[in-house]
Amino acid sequence: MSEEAKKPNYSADSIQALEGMEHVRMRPSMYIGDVGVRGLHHLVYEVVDNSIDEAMAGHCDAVDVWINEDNSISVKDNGRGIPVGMHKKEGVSALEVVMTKIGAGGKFDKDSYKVSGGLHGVGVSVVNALSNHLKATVYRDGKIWEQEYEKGKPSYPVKTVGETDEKGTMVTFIPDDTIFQAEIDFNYETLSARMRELSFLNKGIKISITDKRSKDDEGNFIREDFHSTEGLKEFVRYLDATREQLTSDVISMEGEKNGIPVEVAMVYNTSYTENLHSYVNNINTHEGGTHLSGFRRGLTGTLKKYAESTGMLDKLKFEIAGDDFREGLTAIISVKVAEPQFEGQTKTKLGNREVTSAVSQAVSEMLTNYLEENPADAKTIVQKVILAAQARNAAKKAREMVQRKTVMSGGGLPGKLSDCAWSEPEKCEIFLVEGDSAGGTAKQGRDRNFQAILPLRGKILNVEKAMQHKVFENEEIKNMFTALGVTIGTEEDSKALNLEKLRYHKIVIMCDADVDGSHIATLILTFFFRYMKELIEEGYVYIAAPPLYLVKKGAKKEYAWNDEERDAIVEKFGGSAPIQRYKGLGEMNAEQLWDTTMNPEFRTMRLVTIDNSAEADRTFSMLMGDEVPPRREFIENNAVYANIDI
Ligand code: 0RA
Repeated sequence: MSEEAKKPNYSADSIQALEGMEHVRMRPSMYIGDVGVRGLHHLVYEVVDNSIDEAMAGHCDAVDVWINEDNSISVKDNGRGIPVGMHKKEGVSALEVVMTKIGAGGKFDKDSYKVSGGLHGVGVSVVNALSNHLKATVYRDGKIWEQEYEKGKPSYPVKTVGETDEKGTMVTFIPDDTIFQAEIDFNYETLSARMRELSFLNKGIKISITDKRSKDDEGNFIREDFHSTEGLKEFVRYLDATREQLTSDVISMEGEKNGIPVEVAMVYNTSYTENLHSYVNNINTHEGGTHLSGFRRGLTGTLKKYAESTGMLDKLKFEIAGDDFREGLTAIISVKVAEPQFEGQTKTKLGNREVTSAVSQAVSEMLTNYLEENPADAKTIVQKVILAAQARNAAKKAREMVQRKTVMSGGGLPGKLSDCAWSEPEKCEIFLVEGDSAGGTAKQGRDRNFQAILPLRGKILNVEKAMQHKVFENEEIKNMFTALGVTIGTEEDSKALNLEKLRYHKIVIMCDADVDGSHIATLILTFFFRYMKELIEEGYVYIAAPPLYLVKKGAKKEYAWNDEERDAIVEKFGGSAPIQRYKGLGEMNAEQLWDTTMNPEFRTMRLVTIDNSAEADRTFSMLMGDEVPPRREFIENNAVYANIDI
């Protein structure tokens, strides 16, 4: 959609108010998803999205974000500034309407070209309703305008506070701690990852993020500046930084098909994993949808036709499947849809039918051109596809073996599994434990009614570097599939998961709290991320947190999970007390393991979540890939394993 063709004709009274701020405070999750850590960060995205919209409409090129010392957030852009004139219907300033009427901020009217508007498209008024304090400052027509709010209610009418030759909007807010369950403490990495993602998705915009709570070695605030000139092309290079590229450059296209703006970038690498990330209006569509189907259709159709035309497939004894075209492929698909229909469990699946053919056509054109112009790359790609097909045929047999075992429940359960007595998955937990000896302790310590133990021997296979058939042939991995009751693979999609027979709703990775233990936990997580991602997405996967220290004095004893806790206990015990450092689970007896790590009443487990899919993909390929230096750097910077929240 071109700027000129759809020039928005904004005026203060095109703003339509819909619903009350009170409702937002009563039912916050309806608007921002949840009131935990995720919802808290969504507030920032909501405000930033408004500025990105202003930039996408061609009115600004810079967005700056600050995490202030008090954990308030400021977002500033150099756009036109939210209108401050009188809103005819409401009888107050348009700024006040935008800030206090639900539904006013994003959707002005249908003529205004506006496709983004936050995860739920709710607008900045929702953020206002959920903030203890918010201040909006508008730089417009030579003046600085201001209004402040407490829990969404204006403290005074919009007023001028000075003169300026700048233009733009700045919003500063501090979330309401009576609404959020999570502590009001923003995670810099989470926010910066989203800003980086937004800069790739919206090339040309300069986005900065500054953390005023912490300084680097030189005494400057932690800060990053993102500015992508090549957009998705750069995004793909960033994601594949630690993978080996197979073709000479990233293949990309950008254009409009049937009135739908489509952008695609893709590259093949030497790995065996498929990495597709799709976006609609800057929102990551985890569950895919019609745009992703369009991509797959375009890719398969074009490559198949090309491969057939070269005769390279003539001697093949088996069919090439859709999957084979996507092994070792990293791709981003980004579309802008005026009225997106989101479906699926997490409302991240695009439903608009018309998008499939738009994306499919775009991909066909892009690829056809590329293959014609780069015959050497084209040959490399087809060879890669053929190899993938051969490997898949081998993998199919291995997978069917796993499947057969899994389906025969009871008799098929792995010998090493100590199952629990109860059979309701909602009540049951399985601990994946590193090593047979710790497995033995866990088996003695557990509540056998609802806790099952599966010991895993030594280092499990690094799935990041292994071909599919090796993965399905691996003993520990087969045991995990059969114990969990999960099956994998259908005719169309070799990695489709079936969770219907999942036997436990808590899957707990329990490893030593040392370097080897974290490595093993990371290997297991990598396996889940690449082969059973839905388990993570649906909140079934946890990491156990065994204590690091036992402080004893006479009959008194307490456990500590970090150095500060340890020091506080020593202090409490009178300044000196013997400390036992647990080097591994094996050093605890069954009772201690139960008390500290397994008993639901006292344990703390960390739920594994995926904040940002693309970033998580990059982290795993880096951690588990071939290149040692980036891995070392990551591990040094994240010395406490506890902090890789993928
Ligand atoms: C509607 C109309 C106009 C500006 C905006 C919205 C606007 C909203 C936000 C939110 C954050 N930054 C923003 N920048 C601009 C301007 C209408 C006009 O000047 O004609």
